[in-house]
Amino acid sequence: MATTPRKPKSADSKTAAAPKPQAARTNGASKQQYDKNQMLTWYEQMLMMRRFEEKAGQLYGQQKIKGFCHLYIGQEAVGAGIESAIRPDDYVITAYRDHGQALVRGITPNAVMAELYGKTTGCSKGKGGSMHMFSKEKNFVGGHGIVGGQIPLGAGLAFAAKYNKTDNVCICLFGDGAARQGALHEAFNLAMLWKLPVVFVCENNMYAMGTSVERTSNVTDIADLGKAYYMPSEQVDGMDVVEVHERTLAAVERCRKGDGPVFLEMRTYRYRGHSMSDPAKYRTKEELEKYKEQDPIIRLQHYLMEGKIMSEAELDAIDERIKAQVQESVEFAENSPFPDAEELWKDVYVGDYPFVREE
Ligand SMILES: Cc1ncc(C[n+]2csc(CCOP(=O)(O)OP(=O)(O)O)c2C)c(N)n1
Ligand SMILES: [Mg+2]
Repeated sequence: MATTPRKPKSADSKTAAAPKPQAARTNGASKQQYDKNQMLTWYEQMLMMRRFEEKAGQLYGQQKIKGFCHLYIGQEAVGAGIESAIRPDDYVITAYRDHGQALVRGITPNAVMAELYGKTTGCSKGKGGSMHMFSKEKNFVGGHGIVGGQIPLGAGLAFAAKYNKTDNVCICLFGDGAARQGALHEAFNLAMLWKLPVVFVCENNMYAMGTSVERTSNVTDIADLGKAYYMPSEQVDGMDVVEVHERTLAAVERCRKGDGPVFLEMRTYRYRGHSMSDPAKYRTKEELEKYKEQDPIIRLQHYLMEGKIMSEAELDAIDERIKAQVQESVEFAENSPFPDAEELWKDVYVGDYPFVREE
């Protein structure tokens, strides 16, 4: 059970250090506020993201998965805490570090794994791969490889929601590196001007490839970027699923009321390198260990166990079930066919522009 993020063990199979028990949780949440079902949902979602990607990392090493592969390990609280704060019919759009978001939105592990394998049964029919998970049905609008490219697209999705007179919101996620793109300013400006229902979420994992936040700008509190547009903006502990949930919920409620966008800078950390080919020499082992002590899965485990909400044996059983599901997804992907060459000519947009609504 070397990879089990259980009480005294490491959250990540690659490290031996045992994180110290955390306070049950921060931000004053209590078990009265969140029922067992909600706690378990967060726990299972985060553990699924972690186990799924541990397996994906191994499969990449075996060259079963090819191309780019960026792991989300360490950042799971952001994905799970956001999902519980929105509705299935809301939109989520993100960058290329997208496996976790795809899973938490409800795309099956089978469909995500098959996409990593480039198989027809993948959520993008095997034509997108790791960086381009997508599901129209789940309102998960990708998976984007152009750094910051999804920021104006996220504002556009929010514009569509407003234009079509729905009360949907868009969660638009991007990294600390993407926050330095000019497109962010254009999107922030129009989103504020038009009061678009978009929650911009910067997942500040402290690095853009090998470049630290301090090396990209003198503005290291990224939330401050929103203030230039008078956009409500704040920092969130992105290693705490409850805090992510609460801050996102408040932001989403504001959007749904028609009061316009919110910017949340979620402070988090990726345990692995930027992508599979990155040995991460630009940071120290001590820094990594420091963040692992705040591991979001272990934090929730402590809470569940100290509060006697779940026993260690019950948590073990969940882990085993999730690992079996991940293994099943590998077999599903292995046994699925690659697309025919014909597929190259399909799903290429050539139509007219059917999006303007008749008044
Ligand atoms: C427009 C553009 N410029 C550069 C790149 C190369 N590139 C890929 S990922 C990346 C770093 C982005 O870092 P960040 O936004 O912090 O996201 P993270 O990888 O940390 O999730 C860069 C520069 C790219 N894909 N697109
Ligand atoms: Mg980053």
